[in-house]
Amino acid sequence: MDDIKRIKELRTVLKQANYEYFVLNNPTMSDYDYDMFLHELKILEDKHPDQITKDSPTQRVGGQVGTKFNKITHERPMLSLGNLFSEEDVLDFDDKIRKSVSHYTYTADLKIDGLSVSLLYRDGFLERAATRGDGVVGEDITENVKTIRSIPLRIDYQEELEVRGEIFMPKAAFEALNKSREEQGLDTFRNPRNAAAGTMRQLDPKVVASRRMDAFMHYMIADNGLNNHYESLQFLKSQGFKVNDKTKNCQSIQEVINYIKEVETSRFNLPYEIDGVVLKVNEFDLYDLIGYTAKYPKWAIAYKFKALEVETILNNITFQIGRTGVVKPVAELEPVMISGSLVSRATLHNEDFCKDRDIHIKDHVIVRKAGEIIPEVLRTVPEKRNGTETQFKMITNCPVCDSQLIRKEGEADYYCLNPHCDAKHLEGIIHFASRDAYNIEGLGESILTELYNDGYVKNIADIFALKDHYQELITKERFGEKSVQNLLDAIEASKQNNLDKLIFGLGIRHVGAKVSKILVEAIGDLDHFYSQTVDSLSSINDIGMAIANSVVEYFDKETNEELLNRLQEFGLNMKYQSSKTGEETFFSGKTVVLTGTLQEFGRNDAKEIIENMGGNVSSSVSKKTDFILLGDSPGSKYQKGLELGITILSEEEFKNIISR
Ligand code: 1X8
Repeated sequence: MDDIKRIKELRTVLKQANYEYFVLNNPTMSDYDYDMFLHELKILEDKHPDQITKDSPTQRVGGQVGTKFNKITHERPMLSLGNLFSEEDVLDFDDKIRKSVSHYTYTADLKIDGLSVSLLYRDGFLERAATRGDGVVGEDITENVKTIRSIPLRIDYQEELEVRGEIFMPKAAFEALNKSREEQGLDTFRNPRNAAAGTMRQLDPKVVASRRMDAFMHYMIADNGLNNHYESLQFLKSQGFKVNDKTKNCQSIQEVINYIKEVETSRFNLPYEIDGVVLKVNEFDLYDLIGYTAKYPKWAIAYKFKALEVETILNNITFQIGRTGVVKPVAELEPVMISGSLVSRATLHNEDFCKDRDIHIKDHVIVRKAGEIIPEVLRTVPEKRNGTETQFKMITNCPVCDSQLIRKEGEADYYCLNPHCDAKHLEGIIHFASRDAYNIEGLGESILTELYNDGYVKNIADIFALKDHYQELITKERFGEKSVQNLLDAIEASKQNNLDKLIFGLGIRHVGAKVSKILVEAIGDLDHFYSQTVDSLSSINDIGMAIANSVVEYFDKETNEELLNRLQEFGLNMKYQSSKTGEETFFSGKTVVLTGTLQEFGRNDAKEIIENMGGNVSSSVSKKTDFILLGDSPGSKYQKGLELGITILSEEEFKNIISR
């Protein structure tokens, strides 16, 4: 096939896969296949630059890195919405509408907790995307918006069209982002909305692309002869936009109220956050009759859910030390239920946070789950004080090693800088053994704390010397022969872990799980880490100066070299087994789908084994699937696999294959 024809074919296939994945939430192509086709398209476009079009899937991350966002004046102001807080408010709103018009219906829709965006299409192409700003003037975020794969770069409709909607970060993406930031010692985001806003203000579209943003569209300005809002949403859908499928056309205000009640109780099951319901009069020809205030349309309004705030008593403030030495105040609360779970601790962030809110021990405080996820103290209730409260005071010395804490310039956090501090050591060891790092089963926080306090494990190498203490350990309370043996077996087995697990486990500043993989992929065996320089490291794709500096610093330190030598003597694997360039295996280049529950492997373990053998694990079955790995109580994927005639592997067969 000639290149030009292939370019067109690839674009069609990728665009369709994108739409099915991101708009319909119904993936038909594995991420691996998508990346392969995209890569092929990129190579062909590099060869034929005259063939690049504005809507090519390769253009989603191609934008220039700017230094600031240009201002854009909206052609029509982006109004905000008035708020309703009770059923009575809703009925009052309806009364007012009924006074100015008759014969109307409503459209009720979820109010997405994200940031508003306006998209402008001309000649079918996405020409520009802007934030709401102050409603009159917003900022040009076109390059960032192009990375959101549920937003079409091109549509069939050729007349000018402005589409408005809400950009958001799904809950799962928010949790993954915060986890990775925590690993790298970076500040975490308070909630998905802040994370979404912070992401869309990034000057590098590649960062935005990596954060899995999404968007729902809910409004359009166009001269296309439609009569009502609900129809306009169907029109947007037909043009490839993502429109929320919970939107409802309601014939009466009572139907709206029922909708609100339904959504209010089920909202925690949604994969994104909402803070209310938007209701709009449906018929366009009534809008001018109903009118506008200076700030709001009178034909649309938002019903806001009560924030899930709960009052409780702040019994005490303790201080938690992280493995980087950061010291964070923690509220010890009288336990309360918030959105379905019992909360007894909440973060107080840092000194400034507590001072700004004038936090006192024994205060009544208002607590909420930030983004319904992380509990947070919002404010105190000073009028309930009785004189027994004591004002928050930041500690000056480490509660564990007593060395003086330092507040770094320009940072809100205090640090314990004592390299021998027990708290830091213990946190470091807990991190090493944790699931995403060296993943030693049975070696969690409480056991490690005990082993640390008893002097058995003072650093990570000591873990591998535990077998010398077998006789003493089995006499300890809650240990016993069987559990000690299981633990020693798990420790022994972990020594075969791939090198990236070790590198991540060491807790090098700024080196999270993903960075560790990139490093070992580029550098190879542990020996080669010692000869790296800041230059050689920062020339690796995705490795910046901060990471490069901290890796060099780590391997320059004599005590670290001693530790790694000890680990080597204990027989830990120090080589990197690449999944990409390794020898041919049963799973090399094959796509596997897991379904059902395996007896001896966790899902992630099986996935990792297959990937380490050069295979690819996909979440959906298609003609491209090579194998289905079958566990107990499989789902519809098994049925689909049978229909497509795909080879089914039992767990027994899988075990045989991987032990060959
Ligand atoms: C804001 C929002 C609207 C809708 C959903 N989420 C929002 N955050 C909607 O109409 N479905 S409308 C809106 C506004 O007009 N300011």
